[in-house]
Amino acid sequence: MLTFYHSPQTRSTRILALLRELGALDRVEIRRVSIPRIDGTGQSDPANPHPEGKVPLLVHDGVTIRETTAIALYLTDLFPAAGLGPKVGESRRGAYLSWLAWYGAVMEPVYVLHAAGFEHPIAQATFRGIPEVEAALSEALADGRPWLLGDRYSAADLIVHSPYGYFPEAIPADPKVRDWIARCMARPATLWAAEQDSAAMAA
Ligand SMILES: N[C@@H](CCC(=O)N[C@@H](CS)C(=O)NCC(=O)O)C(=O)O
Repeated sequence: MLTFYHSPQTRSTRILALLRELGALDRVEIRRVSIPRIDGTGQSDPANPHPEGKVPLLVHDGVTIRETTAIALYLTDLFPAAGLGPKVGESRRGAYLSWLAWYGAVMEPVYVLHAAGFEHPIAQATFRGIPEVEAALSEALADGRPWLLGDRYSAADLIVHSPYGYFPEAIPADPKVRDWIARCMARPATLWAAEQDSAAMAA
């Protein structure tokens, strides 16, 4: 049994969109939980088994999977027929894992530190900065490929483009990167998840 703990308009919205992309919504129980939000609203929810009280969280037959990128990889492996992530043995698997890990370990920290106004030589040495993040995306898309892995949309696109949905002011200037972000944002599953969350927040 799969249970997904979700809070609208948070990092877990990406997993909601991914479940839709995977055609797996009918295989998962979605439990909506509250979280304490940066704006002071919300509160921790005793119904949320995440060890840090966060979302997203996936529980599969009693096993807890946390961290967005781990959940994305877990789900694309669990539902391989959807083709949202290269399988073990496929040549693009390495690039896929690299993008997911780079997102969680580099790209998100870079934008979080920037938003916090934090600069430090150790942070710069560890993560580099926004110019390097943008350069990595430009380099990946320079050959005109529509998606990070080539001609096939994957969960790497879904996750890596996601900060630009929350912070459009951070969208890089490179036209190829901008077009890629627009393509990612236009995915029906992404639009659907945003609509679901808007309705949940309004209710
Ligand atoms: N690195 C984690 C971050 C998860 C995270 O920080 N989620 C926020 C929502 S966007 C949260 O649950 N915050 C509640 C809290 O800080 O208690 C992931 O990507 O899964």
